[in-house]
Order: sequence, then C-alpha cells, then structure tokens
Amino acid sequence: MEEIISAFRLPGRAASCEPYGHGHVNRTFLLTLEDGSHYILQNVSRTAFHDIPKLMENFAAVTKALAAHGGDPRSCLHLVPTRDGRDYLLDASGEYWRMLDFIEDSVCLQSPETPEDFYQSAVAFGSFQRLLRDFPAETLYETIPRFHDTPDRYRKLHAAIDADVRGRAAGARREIDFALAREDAAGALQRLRDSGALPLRVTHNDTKLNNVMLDAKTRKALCVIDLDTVMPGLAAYDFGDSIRFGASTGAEDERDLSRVSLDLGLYRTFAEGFLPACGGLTGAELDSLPLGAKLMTLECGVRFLTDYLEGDAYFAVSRPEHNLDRARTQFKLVADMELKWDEMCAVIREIAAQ
Ligand code: ADP
Ligand code: GN1
Ligand code: MG
Repeated sequence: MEEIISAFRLPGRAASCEPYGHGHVNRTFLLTLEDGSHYILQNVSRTAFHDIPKLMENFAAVTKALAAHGGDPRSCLHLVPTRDGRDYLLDASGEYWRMLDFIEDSVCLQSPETPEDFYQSAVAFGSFQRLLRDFPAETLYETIPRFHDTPDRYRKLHAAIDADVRGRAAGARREIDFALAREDAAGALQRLRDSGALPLRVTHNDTKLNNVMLDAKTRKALCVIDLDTVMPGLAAYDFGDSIRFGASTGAEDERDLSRVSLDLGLYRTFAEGFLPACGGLTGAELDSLPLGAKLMTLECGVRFLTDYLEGDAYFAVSRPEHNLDRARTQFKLVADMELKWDEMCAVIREIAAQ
C-alpha cells in the first residue's frame, strides 16, 4: 500500500490507511497524513468496470463541468494527481487506484435520520442532473453498457438460473418465481427509452443515499459522489434508485422482511425535493417516476439474485446468503409498491401540479 500512496502528489507523509465506507463495488480507504488531513483512496473495481482509463476520463470531465458552476469547493469531488500528473495509478499488478480530496465536515448516511436529510439528497441528485443539462452526453463513455436495461438484466438472470454454478437455484425458487412473474412488465421503462418517449439526460445512475454527502453542520446537500456510473440515462433511473434505497423502512440487507416496506411519506419528501431541483421534466418523464421506483427496485433485486446464483462475484458480501437477503428485501419492496401504486402516482401528479 505504501508504494501506491507514494505514487500520488500528496503534501505530506501517510500516518494510516484504513478500509472505509459501505460501497459494494469499489474498495475504499481513508488515508490520514501525519498532519491529520484526510484523503480517500479507491481501488476501482475491475469486475464492474472494463475500461477504467476511459471511466476516469468521464470522471475528470464531469467533475470539471460541476466545478465550473462554482460554490463551496466541497460541492464537487477533486482528484489528487499522481506524481507523473495522471488522474489515476495503474499498479504493477494491474489494479487501478485514484485519490480524492476528503470532503471534510460532512456526513454520509445509510438511511435518512430525518425526512429533511432525504429531502436534501433529492435536492443534490436533482441539481446534479440540472447542472449537467448542457454537458455533451455523447462524449461520455458508457462505463457499464446496458446498466439500467432491465430486460438485459433478466437475460443475465436466465443465464445464471440455467448455469446454476453453485447449485443455489433450488433454494432460491420463490425469489426466482417472483422475478420471472414480472419479467414482461419489467421492460416498460426500456421500451419507453427505445421509443424515444423519454428524453436521454446525463444521469448519475446509482443514486443511493450513501452516494451523497451532507454538510455536517447545516445538514444541507453538499456533494454527489461515486461518479463511476454517470452516463446518458433517464430521470426515472435516478428518482427510482433513490426511492429504492432511501424510502424503504428497512436496510437493503434486512433479514426481517416485516420491517421492509415503502414509506410513502419519504417518497413524497423525495419527490418534493427532486422535481423542482431537476426542473423542466416533461409530462412523460413525470409519469415515468413511479415506474422508475418500482423497476429500479425490481432490477436491483434481479441483480442481487443473479449474483447470488453466480457465486457472489460482483457485489461485496459479508455472509453466504447476503445477496439472497438483499434480493428478498428488494422484492418485498416491489410487492409493497404494487399495493401502493395508485398513491405513488397520485403524489407525483399532485407535486407536479403545484
Ligand atoms: P462505491 O462505488 O464502492 O460505493 P464510493 O465512491 O461511493 O464507492 O465510496 C464509498 C464511501 O466512501 C462513500 O459512501 C463515502 O462514505 C466515502 N467517500 C467516498 N468519497 C468520499 C470523499 N471524497 N470524501 C469523504 N468520503 C467519501
Ligand atoms: C452498487 O457502488 P455502490 O455500492 O454505490 C451498484 C449499484 C447498486 C447498488 C446496490 C456500479 O452501488 O448499481 O444499485 O450497489 N453499483 C454498480 O446497493 O454496480
Ligand atoms: Mg457508493
């Protein structure tokens, strides 16, 4: 690790470097220098991302565009260059590393402590989309092709069921049946995208609450992080993924499913922050938001289930059934959204009319 750290242009010597955060994909470390200052060191996942140099070009271009809007320097990520002036390091074993300024005096939440926290995350993700409205989307490399192409996620699920490399399919029959029963309906957003009914925007695509930092003192939205999946996408993806994670009454890996449901109050709170911050959503986009919530949740459940069947190659796990537990919470949430569907649609109509 010392060799990796010393490749970056830092203003002092490292005192410690510890695993940090709750990300499922990259490996993140908190680096502390002898003077007490902090940095974030990340080993970017080669399992998830196939062309990391191109991903880092996106990262640098997007952070530059965001920084050009000015404001608090903590409102945007800043890369620390390597000693030879690059944005990332490729080490001798073929691993990719990047270093980021640590966003001081901020908090990163796994679930909202108050509805206001969730409202602020909605403002952050909505503003992110608005600030990148004029960004030339066609210059962005697709870091994970078909990332939110739900039918494609189902094709991968079918392949995993057929291969059943770990012999886990029999024990996951109920979850498999739940997913397959919704396969046709799951293509709705992709069909709207393909038909051109919904406009493509530069979206974040991974809008979990723990991908936004809030100011520790004011508790206001500060900075959107985890920019690896910034690509052209739909407003419904970003709205939907936020609801999936932050408006659930239970954690993503909760084992007691009676604790998992959609909190309609938090759903409304998020919509109240997101719609005005985004601004200019078309009528079709507004109509697609509840669908985004349901399908991002279903899609994520399908991804967890697929990874479980494939032997946990993609998402970091800390117990053997971790991905199956995650798939179960997502499917429980989908079932609850089906029950609350009319209210979910009514809330968006009401806020859009204000
Ligand atoms: P992953 O793709 O694995 O989710 P993230 O980029 O989201 O990786 O980073 C993981 C965690 O590290 C975040 O949830 C956050 O707590 C913390 N983190 C990331 N970047 C910063 C930063 N610049 N300043 C402070 N904390 C950060
Ligand atoms: C991953 O990287 P992280 O932990 O923020 C995943 C998301 C999933 C999420 C589920 C690049 O997000 O798509 O929705 O886990 N990111 C990638 O928690 O696959
Ligand atoms: Mg993250």
